[in-house]
Amino acid sequence: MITLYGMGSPNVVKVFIALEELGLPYTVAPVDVFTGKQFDADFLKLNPNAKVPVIVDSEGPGGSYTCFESGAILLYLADKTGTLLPSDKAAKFDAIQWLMTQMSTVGPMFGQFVHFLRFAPAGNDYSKSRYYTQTWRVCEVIEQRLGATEYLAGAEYSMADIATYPWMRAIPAILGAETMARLPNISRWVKQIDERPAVKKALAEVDAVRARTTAFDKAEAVTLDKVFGRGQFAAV
Ligand SMILES: N[C@@H](CCC(=O)N[C@@H](CS)C(=O)NCC(=O)O)C(=O)O
Repeated sequence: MITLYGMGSPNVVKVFIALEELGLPYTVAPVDVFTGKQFDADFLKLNPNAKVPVIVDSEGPGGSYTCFESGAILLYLADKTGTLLPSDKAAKFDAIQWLMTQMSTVGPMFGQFVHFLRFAPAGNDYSKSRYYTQTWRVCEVIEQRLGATEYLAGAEYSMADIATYPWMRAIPAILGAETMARLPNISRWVKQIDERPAVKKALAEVDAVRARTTAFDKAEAVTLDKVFGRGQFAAV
């Protein structure tokens, strides 16, 4: 049995989708990030980096196995089941390249843009402009790729798509409703993934865990300072 530690953020959504696609039995252990539960000693034993998602697989290599970092979790699950990464070696590494692009660029650029948009004090125009530009640039890279291939790795739906979809489906909310009209290939691909039964089921599970955890706009100021490493928590 797999236990998924998380809440409703895009990095956790990836793991919900992968587990549903693979039909693996799992239970959810909500981690209330916006009340600071990721800093509890018990959670730090699972991930010393104090971030969700984490999975604990009671039937892992050598017994119970703990895995953190969403990209590592997706690779772990692909390895465990022998699915959602192409078996052809070139296609497999194409999938891994796009998965790494999500981990290194899509997630961090969107994440920083959302941070400066929602949480920064007024007067951070440089940061907003930098992360808007980088976010838009990586959308164009994904747009171009999906103009050339059906899925990110090529012909096959893979962990690369699962990793990237949670941010791409949020483009209208983050970059503006009109933006999708400028990204027809991403729109086509998001709609295709929206229709997958496992994705619908995963998103229902995400709604359920959101209902059990605190939304960012209900967080106390001191917790936000700790999560974002600012105020009394800033390194000096
Ligand atoms: N690269 C990590 C990022 C994980 C991450 O940033 N998780 C956020 C939620 S999306 C979190 O736990 N934040 C709490 C904190 O930073 O204190 C992954 O993909 O798993």
